[in-house]
Amino acid sequence: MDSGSDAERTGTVLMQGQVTGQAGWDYAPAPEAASSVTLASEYGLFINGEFGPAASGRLFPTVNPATEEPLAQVAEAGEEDVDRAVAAARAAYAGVWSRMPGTERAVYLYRIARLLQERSREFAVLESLDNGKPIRESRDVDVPLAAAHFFYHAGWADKLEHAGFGPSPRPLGVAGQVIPWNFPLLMAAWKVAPALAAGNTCVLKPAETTPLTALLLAEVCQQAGLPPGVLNVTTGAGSAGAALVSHPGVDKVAFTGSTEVGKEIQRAVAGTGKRLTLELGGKAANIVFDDAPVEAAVEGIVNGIFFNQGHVCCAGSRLLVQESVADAVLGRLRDRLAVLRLGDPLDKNTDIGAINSRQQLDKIRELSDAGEAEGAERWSPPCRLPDRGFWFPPTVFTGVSQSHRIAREEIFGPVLSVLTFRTPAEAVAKANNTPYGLSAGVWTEKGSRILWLAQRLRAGVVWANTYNRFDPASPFGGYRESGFGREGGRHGLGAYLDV
Ligand code: TAP
Repeated sequence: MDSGSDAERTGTVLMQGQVTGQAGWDYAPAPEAASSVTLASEYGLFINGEFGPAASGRLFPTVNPATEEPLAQVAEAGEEDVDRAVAAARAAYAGVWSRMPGTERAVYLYRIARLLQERSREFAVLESLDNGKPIRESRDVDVPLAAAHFFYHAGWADKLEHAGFGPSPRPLGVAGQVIPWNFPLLMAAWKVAPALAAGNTCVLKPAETTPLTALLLAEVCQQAGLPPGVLNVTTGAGSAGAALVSHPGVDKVAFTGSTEVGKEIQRAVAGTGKRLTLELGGKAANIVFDDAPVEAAVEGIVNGIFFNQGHVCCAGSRLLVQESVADAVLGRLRDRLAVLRLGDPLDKNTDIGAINSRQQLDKIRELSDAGEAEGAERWSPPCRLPDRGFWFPPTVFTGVSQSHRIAREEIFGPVLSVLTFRTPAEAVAKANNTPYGLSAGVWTEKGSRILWLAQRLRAGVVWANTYNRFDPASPFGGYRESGFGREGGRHGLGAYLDV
């Protein structure tokens, strides 16, 4: 197995424009035009309907992880700015938004949804530039799903009394919302759309490495004529998130991010009476039985762990494969990985983009090295990585035991740990042998087995013969170290109502 540097690992994962040795044909480069986005050199905070500098005047750079080049300077919110944003949200809540009939709130949400669709190319390109994810994913998943969340919740805004929460459910007030960098626009939509539909106002803190699409969403809200203060965006570091969640003017805290920070927030919020939902990390099992259609299962495994470079909370990072078919499944998986295309996120043929930050790349390297050191066998398809930017090849570990760090800890990168099982009971025991409980996948022809497993798997979401499927109508969330509360569907709406 390869133990050289990531960039030296050689093989047939294809760089853009390379010729496949075996097939003898090539993909021509198909870059999406970066010119569909006009980047400003500086971005301000969005408070009370206007963009402006931080009180301290401080800025931080956001970089393109595929090139390490700075994209823009962004205002860094401090306590004073968070205070101003919460005050603006409070005034908008009391004066306008909580009094507005649901039919009118719906009009704004529909407008935002349609503007997201109209400006979808701009959003997709900006997301890929700032995050490093392939344009195919930002264009076909992140942006359409974000719009779908606004459409879905627009539909609820005037029907809250029919949602099963009593005759006149009330909003909570000001929501302080903190989101991570893996799906920056989509996580913003998951938070903002239900909050606004239910009549709350928002202060949103995007992740430091991916602030740009949240600011473009703010611009869309301005364009939609959303009353000032209903949505505020305070870009900045973790300290801005900490100031927001502990601000006494916030009634509801919604956090998506790591389990470690989630625990800190839970401590900060304890005893304050604030409502809290936590969407945290995961270490999901993707379970393949011997009767599963191999080709479909392999696609599901690839989608489960290599979608979005594995920066997915519900990623199927542990493959549990039935022993009798392990060799066949792994053989097909290796063949499939050998033709994935890694490279320029803006190229429409790219399957695997850049790792979001140097810090995340270091974490992935550290855990992968630990996997090797602990005795698991590491494999990556031959792969030459770009010289600049943050890159990691798709990686599969076999011979993994349950005690290995790579089987226990969230890697949040394109790294799959493979374990085997013999019986359904053993699959359940291994799948549940994690402190997390966010998601799981099951691949089998038998419907009865799917139901049997779904009852026993301790995960908030169980996908059967598919993986990473999301729908605004379907509640998503976990339990144990994966957090609590649901986003999406009627359950997600309930998290923003005083019920
Ligand atoms: P975190 O480091 O936890 O950061 C998440 C957000 O919290 C960022 O905006 C961060 O700001 C902010 N933050 C940092 N310290 C804070 C503090 N003390 N108080 C309040 N806010 C603080 O996570 P991440 O690395 O961005 O995201 C990856 C993690 O998110 C993974 O564990 C993943 O599983 C989880 N995730 C979960 C879900 C669901 S739905 N369960 C979805 C996506 C991601 P900075 O960016 O400035 O540090």
